[in-house]
Amino acid sequence: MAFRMSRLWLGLLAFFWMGTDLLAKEQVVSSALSTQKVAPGGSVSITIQYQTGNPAESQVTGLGLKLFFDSSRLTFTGLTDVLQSGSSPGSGAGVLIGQDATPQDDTANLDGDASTDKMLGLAWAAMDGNWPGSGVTWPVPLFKANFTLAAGAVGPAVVHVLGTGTASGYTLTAGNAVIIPSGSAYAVLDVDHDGQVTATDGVLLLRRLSGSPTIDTGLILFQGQTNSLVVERIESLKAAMDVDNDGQITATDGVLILRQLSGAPSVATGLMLPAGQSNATVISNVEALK
Ligand SMILES: [Ca+2]
Ligand SMILES: [Ca+2]
Ligand SMILES: [Ca+2]
Repeated sequence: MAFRMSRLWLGLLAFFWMGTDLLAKEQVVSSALSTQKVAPGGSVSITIQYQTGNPAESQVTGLGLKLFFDSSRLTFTGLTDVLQSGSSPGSGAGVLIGQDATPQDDTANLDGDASTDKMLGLAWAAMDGNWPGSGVTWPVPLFKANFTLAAGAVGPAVVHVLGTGTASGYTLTAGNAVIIPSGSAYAVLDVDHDGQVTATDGVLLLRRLSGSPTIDTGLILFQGQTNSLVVERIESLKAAMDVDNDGQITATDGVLILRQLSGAPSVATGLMLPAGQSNATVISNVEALK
C-alpha cells in the first residue's frame, strides 16, 4: 500500500510539473469563517473551502495542502466531510489521493510561524485535469478540521494552510482561520490596552507591521503602557491580523485595519485584494477582532 501510494505521489508531482501553461494562475483556499470566538474548553470546527482565481478556468489537475495549528491551544479531534472525489467517483479522476492519519510535527517550521507546531497534509488529483469536477457549488468545501480549544487558552490561535502541490502554472493563495477565546479582558485590536479599540490602536499596529521598532512617537500611551510592552503584545497577536486573507501579515493589513478603525467608508481603495476578498470581507475580519 505504501509503495502504491508513493507511486501515486510521484505520478502526481510529475503531472503537475509537465504543464506548459506558464500564465500566473491562482488556486484559492480559505476558511468559511475566518475568525470565530470560542469559549475556552469548547469545540471548534473550521470549514476549509476552495476555488480558482478565475472562475472560467475552474478545473485543474489537483491540489496538495497542509494545515498548520498550535497544539498548545488547539487539540485536534479529527477531519470530517473530506471531499473524496470530484466529477467521476470511483473512476480514478478527481480523487483524494493522500491524507495524514494523524498530525505530524512541524519541526522545520514550514509555515514560518513558530506558534504552529503541528501539521496535517491532504492531496487530491485528477489525471484528466478535471478536479474538483463540474457541477460543484463554489467555493467547494474541502473538509472540516475539528478541534477543542484548551481550557486555559489566552490570545488567538491561528490555523494556517500552505500549498504543497499546486496545479501546473498555478499559485496558491491561502488565508488563515483565527480562533479567539471568548471572555478575554481585552479585544485583540486593543493593542494599547486602554479598554477601547480606536484609531490609535490602528496607528500603533500599522507602524509595527511596517517594521518600525518605535511605534508610540507622538502618541500618549495609556497609564502603565510602554512602547516595548505594546510592541511585544503586537508580536504575540499579529498572526491573527491577516485581515485581507492573503496568508501573510504585512503593512497592507495595517493600512486596512487603520482605515476601518478610522471610519473610512471604503477600506480597500487603491489596494489590490486577493481573489475572493472584498471590501466587505476585510471589514468583517477587522470587526471580528474588536
Ligand atoms: Ca509552524
Ligand atoms: Ca486601545
Ligand atoms: Ca495579509
